[in-house]
Amino acid sequence: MLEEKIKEVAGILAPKPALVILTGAGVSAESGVPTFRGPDGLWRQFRAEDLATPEAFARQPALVWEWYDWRRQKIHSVEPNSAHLTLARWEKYFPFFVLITQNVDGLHQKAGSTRILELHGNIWKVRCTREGKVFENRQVPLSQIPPLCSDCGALLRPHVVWFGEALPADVLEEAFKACSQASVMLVIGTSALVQPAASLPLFARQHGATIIEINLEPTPLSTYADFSLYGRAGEILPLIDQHLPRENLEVKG
Ligand code: BJW
Repeated sequence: MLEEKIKEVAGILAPKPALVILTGAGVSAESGVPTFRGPDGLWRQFRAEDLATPEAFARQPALVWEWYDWRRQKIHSVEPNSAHLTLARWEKYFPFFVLITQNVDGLHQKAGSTRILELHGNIWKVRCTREGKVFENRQVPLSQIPPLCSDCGALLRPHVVWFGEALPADVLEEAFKACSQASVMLVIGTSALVQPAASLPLFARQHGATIIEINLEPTPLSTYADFSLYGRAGEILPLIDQHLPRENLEVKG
């Protein structure tokens, strides 16, 4: 049954339709990065309100930074998995390809993806709370918690989007635009619960895209998806890839 669906999905992708992808924490799970929800999710261990809101940071910046420092150490030591690597390869073969991610771990980039829209920021960037300047910071572990801005001495915060905060307007606009142009949208490893990211596949569908979901289990999107492939992203994506015509996957130039 899954095998048949995989072949059918490969048949849809073979003619290189305009392809938009939305990924969530599930795509990094096989690399060893914890997801947020579900049995082993971060929100089982920690309360989102204590760690991923601007109010929490205002109250206890050091606690929030301890948590991010711990996550940065975890992510630093892991590698992209076959899901990330397959998507990075596909970027070269689909003439219209946009990868939208909710993940902040940078593993898509580490796998080689370049056409990527980060909806929720990046854990390897920090932002000055006074001037808003963004800096790359890959120090693991951090030498000082909470870290301070080297330019002005103000508190730095993770350059990520917390609950109640607006997503970067330019990135969100590009994401909606890509969805309006998509012929096929693949939605991989997201619980499809967090807005506005969860609206993107519905928007693509309203604009005529075929929606293909890859997840371990049904999500609120499943009702609207044309295909739901249940299993690990790191196994299903390479299987789809294997069924694509090889001539489509030859490197150009
Ligand atoms: C596998 C797998 C394998 C596992 N293979 N699959 C409308 C309605 C209701 C509420 C709202 C609304 N609009 C806004 C809200 C509020 C809120 C929201 O959506 N709340 C809901 C939870 C109810 N949204 C916001 O607050 C957003 N802001 C906003 O809308 O602002 C409006 C505004 C406008 C103007 C001015 C001011 C405000 C911001 C949302 C920010 C989310 N931030 C986080 C933290 C990021 C930083 C960090 O990482 O520290 O983003 S929360 C967390 O959830 C993180 C994720 O990116 C995000 C989504 O999670 P994701 O990726 O789906 O992970 P999981 O764990 O939920 O799911 C994993 C899935 O993978 C599961 O389904 C597994 O089965 C699957 N899986 N292994 C395949 N191997």
